[in-house]
Amino acid sequence: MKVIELHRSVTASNDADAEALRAELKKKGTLLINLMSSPGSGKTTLLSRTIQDLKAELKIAVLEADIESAVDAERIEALGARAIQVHTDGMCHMDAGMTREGLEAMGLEEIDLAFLENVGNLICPAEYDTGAGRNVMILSVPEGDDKPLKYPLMFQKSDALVITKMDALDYFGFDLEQCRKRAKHLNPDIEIFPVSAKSGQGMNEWEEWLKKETAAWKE
Ligand SMILES: Nc1nc2c(ncn2[C@@H]2O[C@H](COP(=O)(O)OP(=O)(O)OP(=O)(O)O)[C@@H](O)[C@H]2O)c(=O)[nH]1
Ligand SMILES: [Mg+2]
Repeated sequence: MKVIELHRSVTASNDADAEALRAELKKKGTLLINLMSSPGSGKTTLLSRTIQDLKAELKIAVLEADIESAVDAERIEALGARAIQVHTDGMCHMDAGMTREGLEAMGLEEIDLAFLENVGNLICPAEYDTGAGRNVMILSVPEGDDKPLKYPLMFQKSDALVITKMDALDYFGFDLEQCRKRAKHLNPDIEIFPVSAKSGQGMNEWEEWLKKETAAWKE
């Protein structure tokens, strides 16, 4: 397993770096999706099931960002998808320069859809444009339906919200409608996908959206 040690980018403008990376990815026809969430929300499990379901149709790669370890990248690689682990030198987010470095080390030849599994937390990743074409937030049922009230920026920055672990809805008294309302209040355009990577519930709608966005990116 390839592990790359990254350091904070030293360029003056992360926003300019992000715009440049996005333009290059557009030219290549690779849609990069930045996945943001709390630790343990189910990102790697969701990605694993998504890769298994879509790998016959799309070439998928995953850039796994963590502070330590390579366990997530190993889980993805075991499915036969291209994956690389990057370490963020203790930093709580990925910036555009770090994302570029990770993607270059991984290689994007023939990749239709690349995911960046960002560092797990709901604050810093929302503040840094990574150069991704789409931002997706993952919120798991055990975290509660009040998260839009506490971490509004991430909901505002995201094109889609995946609500994971729907199989556990009843145990946690999660109010899906209330959560939907709160998220839409912050961001009327946000697409919402309630899913369970365990039972498979809702996976089809999420995967259809990924296919549609990947095709639109190539136009
Ligand atoms: N019940 C249930 N558990 C799930 C589901 N998806 C993931 N989990 C569990 O949630 C835990 C964390 O899952 P991961 O996929 O590792 O979460 P992650 O967001 O990648 O975690 P970090 O990378 O450590 O932030 C594991 O114990 C999974 O088995 C789901 O749909 N339903
Ligand atoms: Mg993970």
